Parts: sequence; structure tokens; C-alpha cells
Amino acid sequence: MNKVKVAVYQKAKDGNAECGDSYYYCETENEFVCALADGLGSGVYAKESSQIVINIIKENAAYTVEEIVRKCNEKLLGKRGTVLAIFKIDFTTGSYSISSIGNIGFMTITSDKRQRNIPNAGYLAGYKREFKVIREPLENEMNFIMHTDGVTNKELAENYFFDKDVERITKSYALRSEHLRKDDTTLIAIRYDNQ
Ligand SMILES: [Mn+2]
Repeated sequence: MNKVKVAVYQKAKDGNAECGDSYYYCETENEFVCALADGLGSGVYAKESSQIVINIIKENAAYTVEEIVRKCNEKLLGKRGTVLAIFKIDFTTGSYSISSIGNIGFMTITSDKRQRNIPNAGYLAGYKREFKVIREPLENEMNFIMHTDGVTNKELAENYFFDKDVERITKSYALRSEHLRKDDTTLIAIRYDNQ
């Protein structure tokens, strides 16, 4: 049985057929990994660059967050840039790590508080750069929200993010958020519950 539950809401910018955001997640015996990328611009070309990094993550999911970001950066040389966040839960050490380069939002939610992560500035485009990885202990029950910049601050203040059911979080978001999206929008709700 999976230790982590995931639900995803995704919608293209109003008037576009294709959403430029790409994501991937998987759970193995020892860890859970989730990545979200937002290609620069929107539509088909944005999708192309965000899909490049997601494919690298699929093939290298067992590496550390630092190594995965480094590999993605190398492959983007000469391509359009992308913003990217990689999140990992390590069940064996009871910790999670997150690195976000550019404006992919990440929020942790426990029973009494929500906390937003400050991402690294800029984006990945092939050149060498510094980036920080945050490592924190896991609590027994936690929600994690990963989202692209189509999600607004006002929407993130809603109380349904405390819900224990990830499907209900994305459904509430779909019902209560703006229907006309000004940007490609992806919201990933993740729940860890160590019963
Ligand atoms: Mn965007």
C-alpha cells in the first residue's frame, strides 16, 4: 500500500490547448519523488522544455535531489529554460527534501500551520549555478502542495488545504478558484500519513 497519496489539478492558460507545465511522481519502497516543471512561455514550446527535464527525472529518480537538478541543468544547455521543483520523501530516514529553482511554489501543511518555501531565484537554462536544497524531518501527518505560478496567493490562503483527502483538495480548488486562468496552472496535493 502507498504511504503517499497524490491528486493533481491542471489547466492550460485561457485560450491555449496545451498546458506548458509537466509533472511526474512515483513511490518506491524507500522513497517518494515528485517533480513539477514550468517551461518559459506557454503552450507547445513551453511544454517541450518542461518535458525534457521531467524525462530526465523519470530516468534518474533514485539519485539525490542535488544530482537530479544538476543533470537537468546539463541537458538544458542551448534549450529554452524552465523553472523546476523536485521534492523527495525518504521513508528510511523520516525526512523530506525540496529544491525549487524559479517560481514553483511549495507549501507544507501540518494540523495547525502552513508554511511556504522560498524558492531559489531565476530558472534553469544550462549554465552553472548555485541552488539550495532544504531538508526537514517528516511529521506523522503532513500535506505538501506543489504548484506553478498560475496559482494565486489568494487561492493559497484557503482552508481546504488542511483537508486530509487530497482528492477533496484538488476538487475544492477546481470549484473555488478562478475559472479563467491567466497562466498555465498545475496544483499537486500530496499527503503523507504514517498510520
Ligand atoms: Mn507559469
